[in-house]
Amino acid sequence: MSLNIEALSRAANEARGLAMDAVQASKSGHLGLPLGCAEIGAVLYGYALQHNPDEPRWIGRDYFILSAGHGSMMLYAWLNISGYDVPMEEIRRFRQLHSKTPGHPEFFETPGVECTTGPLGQGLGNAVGVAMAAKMAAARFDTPEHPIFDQHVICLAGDGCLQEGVSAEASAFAGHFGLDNLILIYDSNAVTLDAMAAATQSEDTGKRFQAYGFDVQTIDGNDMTAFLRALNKAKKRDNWKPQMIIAHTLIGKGIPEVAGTAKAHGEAGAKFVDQDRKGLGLPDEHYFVSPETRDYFAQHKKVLVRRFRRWEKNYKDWRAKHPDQAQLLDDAIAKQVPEDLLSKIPTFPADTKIATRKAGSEALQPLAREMPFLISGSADLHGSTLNYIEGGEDFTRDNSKGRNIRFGIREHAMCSIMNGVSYHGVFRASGATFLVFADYCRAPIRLAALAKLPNIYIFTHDSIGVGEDGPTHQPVETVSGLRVIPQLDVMRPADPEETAGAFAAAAQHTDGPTLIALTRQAVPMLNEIEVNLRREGVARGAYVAKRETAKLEIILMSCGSELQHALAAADELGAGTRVVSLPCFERFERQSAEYREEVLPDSCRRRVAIEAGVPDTWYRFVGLDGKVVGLHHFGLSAPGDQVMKEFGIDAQHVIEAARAL
Ligand SMILES: Cc1ncc(C[n+]2csc(CCOP(=O)(O)OP(=O)(O)O)c2C)c(N)n1
Repeated sequence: MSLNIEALSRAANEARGLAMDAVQASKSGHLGLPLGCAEIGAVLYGYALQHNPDEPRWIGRDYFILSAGHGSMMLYAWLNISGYDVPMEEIRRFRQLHSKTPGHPEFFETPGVECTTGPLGQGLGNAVGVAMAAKMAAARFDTPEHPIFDQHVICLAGDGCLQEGVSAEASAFAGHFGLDNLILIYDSNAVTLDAMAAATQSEDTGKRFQAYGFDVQTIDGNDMTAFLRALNKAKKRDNWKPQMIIAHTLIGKGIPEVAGTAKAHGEAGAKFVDQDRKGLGLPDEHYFVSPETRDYFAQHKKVLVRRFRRWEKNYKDWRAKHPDQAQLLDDAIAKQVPEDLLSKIPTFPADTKIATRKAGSEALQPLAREMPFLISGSADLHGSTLNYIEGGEDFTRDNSKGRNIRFGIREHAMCSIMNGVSYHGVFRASGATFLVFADYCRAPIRLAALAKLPNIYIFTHDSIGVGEDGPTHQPVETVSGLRVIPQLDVMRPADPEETAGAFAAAAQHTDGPTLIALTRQAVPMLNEIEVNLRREGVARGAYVAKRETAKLEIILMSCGSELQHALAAADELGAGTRVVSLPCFERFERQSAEYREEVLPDSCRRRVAIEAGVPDTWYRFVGLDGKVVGLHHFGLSAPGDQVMKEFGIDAQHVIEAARAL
């Protein structure tokens, strides 16, 4: 261990300077963490982190995840100093339109940013997911001679992240599954946003994490030698225990007027920046990085690149010796999915009468065979969500090859961990729970949509059809609530064949997440619609399920278990009635204007939709002249068919609504 304390202290202060200048210029942002954690950043980026600024997505790198995303200027400063493609011009444009330095770190936007963070706690959940994925990748690909995925996941989190409940779920998961490649640095600075942390917390955080199964060390986080010693110790421990380093830091260090107080957290210190820069050894020149620091990091980069080349040589050797494995890995990273995936899912016998969750289970198995990197988890509901990959084994401490993840009753962390798996980039993450608990998952689902992660959510028990469990378990607003999240495909297939189509479409949708909502109750096979139309139509979001045989007068539309009612109503309403199956609004909106017009001709304004949920989102398709048969209230505890009948979710109400137009 030979830290160049002089060089790294200088660099730490210059990184502080960049944060000060950027926050001052943008008149917004957070100074506290970048100033308080500058020494931690210096040791990581100037010494300890295994990374290569020229190859930000190098699969053998250590991951640094800034869970406390408000401290984004810490990350940007070190990325700039380390030689990533984050030039000073971008630091100057901190928080400005289309810069690489948005307010909170965003995946895709900035090389070197591993995850989109900012909603506190999410980055920690992501880090657990990355650590799990790294273990899984090592189990699949590493050989004793070729440790391709020999890496650590380092997460920096503050009081806010650890106060958020998701940190408890995710950390308990990490402890239970022995993710000893995870190193959690807790920036313990005694301050949150409004006040001193003591105003809202009095737990013994170290004991808390020990109870989860972590090894815990406590250090002075502004002491670089102490931090490096702790980090090295944490890295060496292959003991099935995730590692925590409690780093006591001085928030806002370098601006004495606010340091150590809640005022240091945000931008309040910015007004003292000009007078305080001297104390840090900084010149008047803003956005200053000294030639000495540039030189140190240029030399360090050479070391990093040499290490990378050594890894690369070993990797190439592995590729030569294991070409099939190498091809598999390439395909996984490229998110290759067979084009003929749908044909691998057998069609269902015409007299099938099963729930779409069961159809989903049957669709999943061939998909899992075709997609060896698909993993499938459930929040303690595999027995109900039916998404267990047969023969895929459980992921356990002893079996990182297992493809079924038992997340426990931790829906929030499940989805946050799924995001981590997707950020890691080798595995396709799918996860399941009851649809009504999507509210517990909403924050990470929203981030998956924002970051365009190709997660697949298999959420079952999708309506009042759930029945006896009652309104606590019967989603009525949930599907609509999810439909309004941009970049999230919400698919609600109507029968087993549509379900097969939905699974294949979700697997093939690799630039964003898909949520498939499935029934608990059995649904009829909609045999009056041709099989291939059902299977392929869902991928277009909407299709004509039953075409009128006379002049078009009325369009009925629906999805999920209610499509059967629209079809039955059409038989009554006569030859001028068309039925449109509309399982995915978002996909339909992505079709060409011609196709949309073909399915829903503008000229026909007599339109009725039916869904066992709140009606609002359907008005964009039925328009002001149309009607929606839906629910404006919660459900009831009773057998599902009785609840449906009680609330008028049937063909008769569609007929009445249509006749009243
Ligand atoms: C889920 C969530 N809630 C609230 C916020 C707003 N927020 C940003 S930072 C912060 C305080 C965080 O305190 P701490 O983690 O101790 O950060 P530090 O003050 O040390 O920078 C809050 C409440 C957020 N970003 N995410």
